[in-house]
Amino acid sequence: MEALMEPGRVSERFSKLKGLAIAVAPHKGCGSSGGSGKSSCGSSAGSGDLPPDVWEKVKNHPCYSEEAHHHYARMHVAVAPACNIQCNYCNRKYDCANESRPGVVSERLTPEQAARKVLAVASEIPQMTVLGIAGPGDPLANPDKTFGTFDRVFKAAPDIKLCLSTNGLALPDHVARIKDFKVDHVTITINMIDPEVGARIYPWVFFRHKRYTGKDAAKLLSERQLEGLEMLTQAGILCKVNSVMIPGINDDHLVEVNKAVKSRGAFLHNIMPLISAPEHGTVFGLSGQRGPTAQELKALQDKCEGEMNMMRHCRQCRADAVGLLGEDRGAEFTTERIESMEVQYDAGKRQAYRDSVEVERSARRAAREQELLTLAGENSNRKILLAVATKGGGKVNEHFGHAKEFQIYEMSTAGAKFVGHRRVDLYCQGGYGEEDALAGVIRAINDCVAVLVAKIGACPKEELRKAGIEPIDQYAYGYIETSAISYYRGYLERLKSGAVADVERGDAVIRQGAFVEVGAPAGQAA
Ligand code: CLF
Ligand code: SF4
Repeated sequence: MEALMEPGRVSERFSKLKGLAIAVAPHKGCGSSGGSGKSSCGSSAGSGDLPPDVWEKVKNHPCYSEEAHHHYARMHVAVAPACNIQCNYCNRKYDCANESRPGVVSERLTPEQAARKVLAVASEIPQMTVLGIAGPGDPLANPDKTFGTFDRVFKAAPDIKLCLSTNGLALPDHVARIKDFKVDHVTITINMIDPEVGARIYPWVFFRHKRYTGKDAAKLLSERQLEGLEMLTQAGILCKVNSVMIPGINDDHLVEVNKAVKSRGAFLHNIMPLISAPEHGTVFGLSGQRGPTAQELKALQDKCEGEMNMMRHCRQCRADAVGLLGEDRGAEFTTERIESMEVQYDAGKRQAYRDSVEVERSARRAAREQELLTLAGENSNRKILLAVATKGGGKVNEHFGHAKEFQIYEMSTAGAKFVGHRRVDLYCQGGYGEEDALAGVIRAINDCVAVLVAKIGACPKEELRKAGIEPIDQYAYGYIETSAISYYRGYLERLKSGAVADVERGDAVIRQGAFVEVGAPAGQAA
């Protein structure tokens, strides 16, 4: 059995798998950038660009389809506490930072509690389509808890897609089980393929009762990750690769990682910023290792974007996150509440909800295509970034002061392309504006020409204008892409008439601390 193979023999097996990888590689090519007009993984173009079985897997998955993330939610259950490696960006007091911002910690659940929670959430949040297990340690370092949870959920609610995220060390030993349990989506965090680079990220890994350190540890981890990726793609399981961008350590190298995972059949690559601050107590936080700026991250994502598209809507969510990406309704589903709930799982009601979402998605696509026609005669090569306040549904429907994040769209004559999001602290704190928070918002969207909101007060409007960011509320409750294209068309006209100056914006800051929601229960956010 492969599971008993010595580490040195992994390379031998890996080279045998190479031929198979070439056979599966054409299945990649998804794009997660909705609205660009480019064929993509179920974002703008719909099912036409993907084999029907692949489309079926991605269309309602909020992480695998940028378009879906406006409509569908995921939930995580924190059933997997142990980990088999050490990352320098991780503090074991908190959740696995491969899928989760440092500084937050989840309540650990048993598989029984987790399955009950999934059914409770599914019965209250019909848009919840995916159950992910992403920590707080490594799901495959806790296989019985992970698969015990999947088994229970699959039997009780087969319409929920199962998803897991792993560091990959134990992955080759579990591929058969992953397939048996109908886990359709697996994320592997791959930060390097060069052990020299890896030794700066991973101090040790623990494999088959032995601890490996330095380059030996990194080499073993990399071989197991790539082997697991190939085995999964060969088994027809969709794979996403997450990579943490660590400036000065693996930023340039991630282009090589992108090529390596692309050639082995990965479906989507998600390059996430390192979030690092001394208060997280991590090796990188304490040594002052910085994360990338917004423009550094975007430049790397743009560089890697090619045949295999980049995920840009990841929210680095916590191991017990519940809700749309970017929102967290976990506090509504405490163990105490779930135990007292009368759970009524209604598959028919959930299907009816999904049907209504599909009608809305079609209307949104049609409106975007119609608006795009108005750019047909434009040949400007001027690109601009827009920030959008939204609480879901693909609409400009959030007040400026209530936004916990802004979605960022890059505008060109090809249309509106989602390129990221920026987390911020709430500007509106119980009825009044918080000046420090406003300064933070401006730093976070400083590279944007305008911010589209449902409503905004006079004071923040004035401050945004002073910072060169135009506050726009005329598109309140309109579709995002349609509104953004309309704004962009007007912007180009103003540019031509000289009403606005063609000024390059500066860089923007990616928020390093964990978000602290007003009124969050103690221990839920740090
Ligand atoms: Fe969870 Fe991850 Fe599955 Fe999504 S999250 S296990 S693939 S269901 Fe998504 Fe969250 Fe980013 Fe992960 S936004 S951290 S990529
Ligand atoms: Fe921490 Fe996750 Fe890395 Fe394990 S894999 S050390 S839990 S970040």
